Amino acid sequence: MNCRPEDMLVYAVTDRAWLKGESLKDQVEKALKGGVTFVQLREKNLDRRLFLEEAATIKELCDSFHVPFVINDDVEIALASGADGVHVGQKDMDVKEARRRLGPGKIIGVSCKTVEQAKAAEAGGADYLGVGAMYPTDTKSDTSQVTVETLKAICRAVDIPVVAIGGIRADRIQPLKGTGADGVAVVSAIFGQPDIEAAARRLKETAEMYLGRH
Ligand code: TZP
Ligand code: MG
Repeated sequence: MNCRPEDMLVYAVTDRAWLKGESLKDQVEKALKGGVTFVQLREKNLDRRLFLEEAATIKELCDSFHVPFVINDDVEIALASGADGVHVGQKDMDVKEARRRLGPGKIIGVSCKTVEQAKAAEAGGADYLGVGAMYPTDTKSDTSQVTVETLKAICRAVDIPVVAIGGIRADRIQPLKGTGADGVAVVSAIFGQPDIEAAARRLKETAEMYLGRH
């Protein structure tokens, strides 16, 4: 396992839809100052040269906060930028193929909606799982909701850390208490907020209260 359960507590996923003139680096720095414990760079249509430059910049920033940093989907950018790993969905690269290309020491996260997918990802060499969408979300259109019961069943079925994603806000963390989830992964409730640092801090304080392995 290349990541620790405590790294999952507040997992920030970037989204350039929220940039509004600011740089992604500045936004991620605010989130890190607020205490996020993990960062995923999620780019869907960025020019590859810019993607690589941005990945290298944010890797350096995350290193200065000692926070793990992964790239959504793109193993090549992960390798070239020196990122700590990748996050892949069920329709993206197979976890075994990602492991073969990244080597044993990098982090691989996998999105899962069922116990079956979770067990397969763990067996294939995943380091952590992202489970959701737990709540309705405007950030990702091609997703469906996962019940709290399924989240609980997935957490029971695997030994690797699990992070809950999708529509997470500070007031939606308490219902996840007791599921076994190690933390929450968040896009809009961090990057869509007027005060990113304060939003991240509030999420962290709330997650510390209700989640994690105490
Ligand atoms: N995967 C499942 S839901 C989701 C992703 C990337 C979007 C989460 O975004 P938000 O804004 O935190 O609901
Ligand atoms: Mg994907």
